[in-house]
Amino acid sequence: MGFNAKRHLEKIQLVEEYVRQHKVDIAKHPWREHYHFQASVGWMNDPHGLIQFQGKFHLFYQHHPFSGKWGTMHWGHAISEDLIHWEHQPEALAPSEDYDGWEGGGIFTGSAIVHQDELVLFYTGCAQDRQVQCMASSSDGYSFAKSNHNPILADPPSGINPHDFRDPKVWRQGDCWYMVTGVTDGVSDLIEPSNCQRNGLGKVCLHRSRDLKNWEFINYLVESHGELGTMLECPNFFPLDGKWVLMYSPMGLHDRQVIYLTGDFDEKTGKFHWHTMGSVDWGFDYYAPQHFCDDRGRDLLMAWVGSWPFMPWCRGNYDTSDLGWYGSITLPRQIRLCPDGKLASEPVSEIERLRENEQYYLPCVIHESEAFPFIAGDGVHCEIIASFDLQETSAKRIVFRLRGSRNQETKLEFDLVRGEMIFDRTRSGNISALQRKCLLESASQSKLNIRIFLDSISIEIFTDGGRTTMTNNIFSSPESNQLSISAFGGSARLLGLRTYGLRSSMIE
Ligand code: DQQ
Repeated sequence: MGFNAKRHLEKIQLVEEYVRQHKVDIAKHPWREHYHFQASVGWMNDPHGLIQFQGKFHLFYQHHPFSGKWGTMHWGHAISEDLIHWEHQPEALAPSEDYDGWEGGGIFTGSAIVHQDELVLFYTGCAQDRQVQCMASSSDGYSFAKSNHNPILADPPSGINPHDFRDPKVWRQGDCWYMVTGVTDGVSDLIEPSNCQRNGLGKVCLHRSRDLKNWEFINYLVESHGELGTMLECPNFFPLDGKWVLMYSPMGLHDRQVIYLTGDFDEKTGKFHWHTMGSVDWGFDYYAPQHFCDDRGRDLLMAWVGSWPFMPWCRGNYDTSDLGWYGSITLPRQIRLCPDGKLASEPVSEIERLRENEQYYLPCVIHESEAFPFIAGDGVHCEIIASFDLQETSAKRIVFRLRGSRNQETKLEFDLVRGEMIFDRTRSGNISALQRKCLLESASQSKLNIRIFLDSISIEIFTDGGRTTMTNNIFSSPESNQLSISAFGGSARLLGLRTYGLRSSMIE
């Protein structure tokens, strides 16, 4: 159906002009993140197209540049040499064709490959009446031309709702290219996204191609009977440490936002036989992770820090949308598979380059009701690494008070009796939802190790050797910067506490 290069360029120039006019004012706001990537202007969600090309990391993301709310989507673009310092680039893709929704939903989530020295992008075109899969390519990695063969995949398998056929993730295996997409059968409502009660059952489609232009349907990797979700957004399928992992963001699974399944891939039938299920992250604000490998052989994940209004805890509030922007991206995490099939993750070691002002607190006992105050950078942009000896701990609960002040505090509680980690943002500022709980495996072990990253409005928490993580936004005022640890129901034996300030990674 062709490519209107002139219209595409004009649309990208419109974005660039708008960004130029608004970015300086937006950058001044104290809620802007210091070391989590954000679009310089506008709404952002799902990171995608993550890849190394000609020696640089490329990050693309869902972008609605013209307001702080989701709208007709574009692909924003940034590059980095170290996964930490990202440089904003001109918009990579703007909707310009009937098939990619230039008057509809726009250009949805996708992925990237390198083929014949070109950076090739796959994305969903969200046209008026359906979602179709499309391709674009670039020889320099900065300016992209859409394929004349678009849409390269126009129809979902029969019985699938054409409004829910999206998020192509493409990879090479043997002589073929494979693509997974998230689909649902039944009906959905694209016009009113908050009305997302899918009648159907989610599935992950597997297609195969020899030339990237003609795709044949192989099978459904998995089909939900309700237990996997009603629509499986942003699927990733990749080998990891001897097994295969299917990771996706389900609708219809309540607070299970990002699921991984570990198992074996039957290449002959195109079926995935999984045996282990887990949550990649337990936070309110973690969605649509994308997996990629770097040239050091690391398996990496980056995800959107944000929530959709249809999520039960959201109540439609976006605390920065009225400021003309929303959303950020997690720290890049390196993942591995544990022998029991569970996933573990940790931030890439490059993050340590931002450290400054190291503080070290000697081992001590924290007595009941005697808060242990500590310092970590400015208390707002920092890293905290703590370790407790649980054999020498009688406390029932260990509680971190983060971002504290007279009126605000965020509580991170480790309930050693119930075996739970509880994040409480009841008093974190104007924000919907109160507490999020998840299993704390370490409660039954001899040590509790915790690593916390605080940025202006986000908190990433790692514990249980990276098997339990939580990512949440808090919209506290910048003056809320006090930190302390308390023990309840007994004392807690602190083995070590190390903290760092974290410098800003923003490149203008
Ligand atoms: N966001 C994109 C879709 C995807 C959803 C639209 C997940 O492609 O399914 O912005 O956040």
